[in-house]
Amino acid sequence: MTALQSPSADAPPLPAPRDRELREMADAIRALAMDAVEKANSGHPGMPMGMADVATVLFSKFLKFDPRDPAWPDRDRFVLSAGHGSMLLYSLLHLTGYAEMTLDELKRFRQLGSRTAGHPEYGHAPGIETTTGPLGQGLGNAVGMALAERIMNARFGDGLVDHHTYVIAGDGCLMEGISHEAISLAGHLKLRKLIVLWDDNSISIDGPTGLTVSDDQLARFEASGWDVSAADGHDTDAMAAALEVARASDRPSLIACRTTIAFGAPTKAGTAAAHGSALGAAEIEGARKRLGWPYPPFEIPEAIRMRWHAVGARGAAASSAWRERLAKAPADLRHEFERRQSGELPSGWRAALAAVKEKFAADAPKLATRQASGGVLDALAPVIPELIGGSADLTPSNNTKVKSQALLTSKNYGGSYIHYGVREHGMAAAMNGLALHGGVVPYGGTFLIFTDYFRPAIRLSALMGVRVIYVMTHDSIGLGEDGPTHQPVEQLAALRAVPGLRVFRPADAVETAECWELALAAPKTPSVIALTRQALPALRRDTGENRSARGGYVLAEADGARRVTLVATGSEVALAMTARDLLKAKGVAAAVVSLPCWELFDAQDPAYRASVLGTAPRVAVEAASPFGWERYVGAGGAIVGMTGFGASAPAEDLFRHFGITAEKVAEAALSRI
Ligand SMILES: Cc1ncc(C[n+]2csc(CCOP(=O)(O)OP(=O)(O)O)c2C)c(N)n1
Repeated sequence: MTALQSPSADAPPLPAPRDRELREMADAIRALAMDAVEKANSGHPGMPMGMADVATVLFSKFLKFDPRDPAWPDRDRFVLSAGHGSMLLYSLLHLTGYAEMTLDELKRFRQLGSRTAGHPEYGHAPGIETTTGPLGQGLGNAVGMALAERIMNARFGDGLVDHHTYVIAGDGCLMEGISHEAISLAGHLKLRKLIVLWDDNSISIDGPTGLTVSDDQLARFEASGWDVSAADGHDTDAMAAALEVARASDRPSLIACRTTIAFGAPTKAGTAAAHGSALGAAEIEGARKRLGWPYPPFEIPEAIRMRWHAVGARGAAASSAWRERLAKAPADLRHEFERRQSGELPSGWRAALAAVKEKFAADAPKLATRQASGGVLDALAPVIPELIGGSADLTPSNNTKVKSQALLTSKNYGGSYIHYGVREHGMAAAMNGLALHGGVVPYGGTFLIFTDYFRPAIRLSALMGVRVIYVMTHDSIGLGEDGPTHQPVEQLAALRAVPGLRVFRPADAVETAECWELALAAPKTPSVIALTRQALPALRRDTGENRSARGGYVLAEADGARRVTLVATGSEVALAMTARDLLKAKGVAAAVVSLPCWELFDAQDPAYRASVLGTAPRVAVEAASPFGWERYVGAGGAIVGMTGFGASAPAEDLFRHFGITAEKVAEAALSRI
């Protein structure tokens, strides 16, 4: 047994608390956590019991929040990055008086339809600021939230925006690679109102952390530009003092809170056994004795309940004072703040987008879609001030920065473009945090291939339903000479498999503008826009209707009765158009369907989909894995795609080498009719 504390049925009494009232409040959390986990016979009691004192100090003395006004924009954000300790958060929300977090919900911990899922899920109840569980993600989100606070503060001033972001992170969060990117970014951007409380309990699932990690975490954070300190996490005075210091810092702060996992449990405290399973009746009985908590499960004595309610009531004055300040703010400032907070884009954005679309249609430029995307941003950035762009060190390749955007730096939070550095995962997690915070609309670029570097964050964008726009260029073998390490093959299929994520692959400049319009107009949906490196011919000259809005449409109807339908996305739509000409020369009437967004197409009514796809045999073409295309071509169809990895060569050679050509498409069509 890997015990830090000797297991004994009659373990010695716990050290006397600094402050009995705070200890009792923390014990209420401990009791709720162990009882809810016991009832569910599943969950993680150790972390909530270990961090109960720290959380009690934070909530009772520092956190600015109002359970009766949970969406108050200037509230402090509290992120439980160690999401397995969800009962800590649920207990706090219940005890401080969030109406939705009833005792019944705690009793239904981890049950179907409850607000108290195994890990905190954004949207399940007010007070859950983000979905956590995949370790390290919450820390990454918090960086985005703290950054959003600085951005909004620069625009709207201290009177409207002045709050902290607090994180509870565990050893696991700090072991994850994403923690490096997140803390490095936060240190570089000097996010002084970000405070991380590390549950320094030296335990993870496999046993003592000494089995796996020897990092000097304080030195690591310090090296990234953070203020660091360490304190006994069960000493409420020491915790309060450390928090005071952190709040006054001009840098982000880490406080190592030395705690005992499952504090109070007689034999399992300090051991991995308390991490992730119910303690069991005997252990719970022992903990009750040791903590001096004689009350039955889920019963909180009135005096302690009142104390917690007082904590919950503490923020009401601040939130109403804030609402008064907002009401008294100059009307234009107030309207702008409210508009940005609501997520509604400014009234002029559609006109700006229509203008660029018309220009594309009139000029019919031969343009890479990444360049078209840059053109769209050129038009939109000046009219959507909340658009916060960036790239993971591929700005000139991604065409993500436009002239009107000033750099967002530690000296200028009023800028709107972030050089995220080579930190794709950190960028994506921060973008989730930016979107969750509100008031800003983040987009960020890298190569499509590197979505694999931040898939966990994309998945959470979709699970939470937040408007994050991933500008992913170099979307196929069409990128050419960089070779197979850089050429996406399976990425489109993998991204399309993420529920709730929209994957756009526009075919030309007009479609690119349409896809941007759709991504921006969906406040609860993340989007990936896959863009080419190579130039593409203009295919669309019409601008009236956003034809990409239906996900797929007939770009070119067959001349005469359809004998075959060619379905394509992105750069391969032009190729399908050439195949159509080849087929026409052979007397075969083919239609071309552009399918820039599968998710939107699948959401159309069956009659529309049937009218687009037709009843003739179908051939799909996409310079990517054929995985998933079966659904559109059906049994009698063919798919022209990549069956393996790409290669390093000029793009035209690669398309020829891999047989992704108009001739091959025409051949496949002829073989099917
Ligand atoms: C990315 C990721 N990997 C693995 C897990 C599974 N997991 C959940 S908690 C945990 C151990 C974390 O240890 P620590 O942060 O010290 O938590 P404590 O044991 O102190 O509660 C692991 C491996 C996870 N949730 N996320």
